[in-house]
Amino acid sequence: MVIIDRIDTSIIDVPTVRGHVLSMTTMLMQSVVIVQIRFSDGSEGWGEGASIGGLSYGPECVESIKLAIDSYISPVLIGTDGEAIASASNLMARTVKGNHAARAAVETALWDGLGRRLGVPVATFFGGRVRECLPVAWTLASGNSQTDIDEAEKMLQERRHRDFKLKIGKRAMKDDLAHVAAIARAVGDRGTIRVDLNQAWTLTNARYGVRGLQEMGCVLVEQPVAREQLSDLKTLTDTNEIAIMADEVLQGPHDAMRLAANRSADVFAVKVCQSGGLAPAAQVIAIAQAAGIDLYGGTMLESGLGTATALQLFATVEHIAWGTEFFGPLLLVNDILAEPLVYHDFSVVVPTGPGIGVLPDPEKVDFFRRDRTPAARALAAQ
Ligand code: MUC
Ligand code: MG
Repeated sequence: MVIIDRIDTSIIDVPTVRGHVLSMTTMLMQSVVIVQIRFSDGSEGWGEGASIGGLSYGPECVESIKLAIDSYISPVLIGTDGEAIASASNLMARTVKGNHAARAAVETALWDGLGRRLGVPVATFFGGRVRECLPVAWTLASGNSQTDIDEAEKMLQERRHRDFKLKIGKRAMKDDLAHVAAIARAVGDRGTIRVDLNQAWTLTNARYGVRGLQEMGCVLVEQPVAREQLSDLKTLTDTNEIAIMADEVLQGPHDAMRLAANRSADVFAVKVCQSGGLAPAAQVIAIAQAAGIDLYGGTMLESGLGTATALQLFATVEHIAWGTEFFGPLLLVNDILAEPLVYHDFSVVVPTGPGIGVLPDPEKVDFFRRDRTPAARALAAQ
């Protein structure tokens, strides 16, 4: 038996390549929790817990993720069987309610450890890979239409991304619609335009806004209304041709079941952290498949570790109607991996190595650690 000996957590703060303007916050850096589990046979596993914009996106932030793991999850898991992952997940679920990202970070580190010990990729545990790469969208969110158009142009020329998600909902409706129209015109039929409201609209706004978006050629609207307003999401799904996607409202298999039972959305944005781990995310995918709801690989803007984790799961899914947004590492000034993920031809390559297929670079992790003193940071930056 392989025992869980230690669980270490570190918050890292990595600046973003530009300001990322969302309806509820503007990000200048992304913060994530890196989890390292050490096992009794000397092996290790890595996981990542992330949220967005402190507590402005959802109910978890990096400080709460770290606290939930250090104070409540580690004490019950240390000394238990590191290969009994279902049992560890059940124990976590009994000990810690909610806190999906914290549980996901630990669960994924257990899968990673198992994969490394057996010498197989984590995708193997979820049925095996059916694809080598996944299509990747990019989020245009500089806060300025012309900057976004220039950025889209660059991405198209470099063949890095052709599906663009625009973050709207911060400005007045007419300004938002003019912004989307300008970008849609510039991109034309070279790519697709989607928008994410991050819950910013009321149903009354959304009725008008979604129609406007559809008329200008936008193909997908993500979480237009508050996560609590399930019936409003359903109304929009029922009354529009354009696809409506659930994000914040989809916090794991139970929400997936509720949404699927009423067909309250056309598409599920499936996120490993938001779902509570790889196994619950796989259940969300299965519910969508059974209900005829389209799939999209969502991100919590994870670094390369969390992104590679999502890649392992989505590599096992045959039909992903709306592609993915697994671009997290590209939004960071410096990713923390020893070998970066490979992005080309509008896709990201699924790593084939054992576990999640990537490893952190200890020096980079150390450099961005929040608990380093400012003097140590300045020294390392020289
Ligand atoms: C979200 O709400 O989907 C994903 C991409 C991005 O730019 O922000 C995230 C959050
Ligand atoms: Mg979203």
